[in-house]
Amino acid sequence: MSGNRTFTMIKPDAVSKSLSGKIIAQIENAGFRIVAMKYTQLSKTDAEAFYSVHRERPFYNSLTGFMSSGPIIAAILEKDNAVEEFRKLIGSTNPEEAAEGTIRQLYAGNIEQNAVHGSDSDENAIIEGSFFFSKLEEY
Ligand code: IDP
Ligand code: MG
Repeated sequence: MSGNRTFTMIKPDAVSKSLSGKIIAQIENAGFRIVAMKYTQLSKTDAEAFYSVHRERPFYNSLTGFMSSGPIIAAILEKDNAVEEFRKLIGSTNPEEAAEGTIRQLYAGNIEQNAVHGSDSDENAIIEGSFFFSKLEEY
C-alpha cells in the first residue's frame, strides 16, 4: 500500500449547492488518491448507524435528519498520514473556527451543515469505509 487511508463524505448541503466538483478537485490537488467513490443517499436509519457514537449528543437527531436529507458522495482516500492530513484540509467542525482556505471555511454553512466528513482515526477510517464499500469496490 502506498499510503494510509481515510474516509470522507461530501455532505448533502455541499452536494445540493453543486460544490462537489470543486471539493473533489481540492482533495485531489492536495495529493489524495481516490480509492473508492460513490453517489448515494443515506436513510435516516443508515445515518443513525453511521453516527451512532454521537447518539447521546443533543444534535444527534438533527444531524442524522440532515445527513439523510439528500444525496452525498462517499469516498475512501489515500495519502501518507491520510487521517491527519485530511482533517487539516477540511478544517475545524465549526466553519467559523476553520482555518483560511480549508474546505469547511470555504464551503460550510454552519457547524452542522459543514460540507464534508473526515474520519478521526485510522481505526474509524476502516470502519467507516467498510460501511459504504466492499473490498471489490476499492481500487
Ligand atoms: P467532525 O465532523 O469535525 O469530526 P464531530 O464532533 O465528529 O465533528 O461531529 C460530527 C458531525 O456532527 C459534525 O461534522 C457536524 O455535522 C455535527 N455537529 C458536531 N457538533 C455539532 C453541534 O454542536 N451542533 C450541530 N451539529 C454538530
Ligand atoms: Mg468526527
